[in-house]
Amino acid sequence: MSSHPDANLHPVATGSAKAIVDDHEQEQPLKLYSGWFCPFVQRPWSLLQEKSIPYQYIEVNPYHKPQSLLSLNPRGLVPTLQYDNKPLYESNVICEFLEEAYPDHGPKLLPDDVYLRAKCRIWMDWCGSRFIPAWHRYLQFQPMTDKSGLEKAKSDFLAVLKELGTELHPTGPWFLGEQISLVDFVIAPWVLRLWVFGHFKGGFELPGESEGKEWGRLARWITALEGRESISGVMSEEGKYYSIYQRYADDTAQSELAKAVRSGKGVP
Ligand SMILES: N[C@@H](CCC(=O)N[C@@H](CS)C(=O)NCC(=O)O)C(=O)O
Repeated sequence: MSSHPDANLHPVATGSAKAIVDDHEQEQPLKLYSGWFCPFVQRPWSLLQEKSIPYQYIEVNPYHKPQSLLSLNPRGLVPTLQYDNKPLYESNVICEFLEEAYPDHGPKLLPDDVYLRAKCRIWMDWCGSRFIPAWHRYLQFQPMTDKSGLEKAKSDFLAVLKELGTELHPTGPWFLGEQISLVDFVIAPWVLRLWVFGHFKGGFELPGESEGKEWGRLARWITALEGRESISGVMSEEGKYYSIYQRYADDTAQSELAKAVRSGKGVP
């Protein structure tokens, strides 16, 4: 099969995300250039939904970059935000920007306490530097016949999840406690895609509470994320994501993908 990232890519959002897209077709000064499938897009997209900020959703295929996207963001990545006719990109930067630019749109997603704000930023950074790489190393692991290698990639990913479980506020339900925060929004897209390991890696279950209270806490956090309309609502039908992740299961795609990652290109 072709290893190009958009081989067989479904063109538009489906499922609950489709209804949200349909609701945000109308011209608005604030525009979100998006790919329905992209977990990085999902961060600011969920946030816009959560805060009921008026925006226009614009679907683009970042693997066939239209001029409209390139003229805003020379790297042609989604998400790209157009605000006051000026571009912004990098999903976490966009999230913090929206938080500051729309103070009247609640809920507040960064705490007033300066220490807690800094802690939020540590865990947003942790998501990019530790969580997503471990998620990808496990999903990309090949060959599947190397059972001990596969087990190691899985246990490395579980170790990262456990680190998060230990850090979650003990009663929650959110990362910081009773108030949802940017940390929840920033990590959620990859948590809502844990099914990839069941589909491509031969099954995946989180350890139970009997193996440590952090696992029970993590399970409750995941349930809270799944129950938050702004977070789970922007997901499309599970099967429509398969072609995006299929390339990780394709040996010949590995070197292409490694090249793309080395050159600094984004991967979903
Ligand atoms: N660091 C960027 C990553 C965004 C990203 O990698 N987006 C992917 C889609 S999920 C993309 O636009 N890829 C196009 C390409 O690699 O050329 C962010 O956080 O916004």
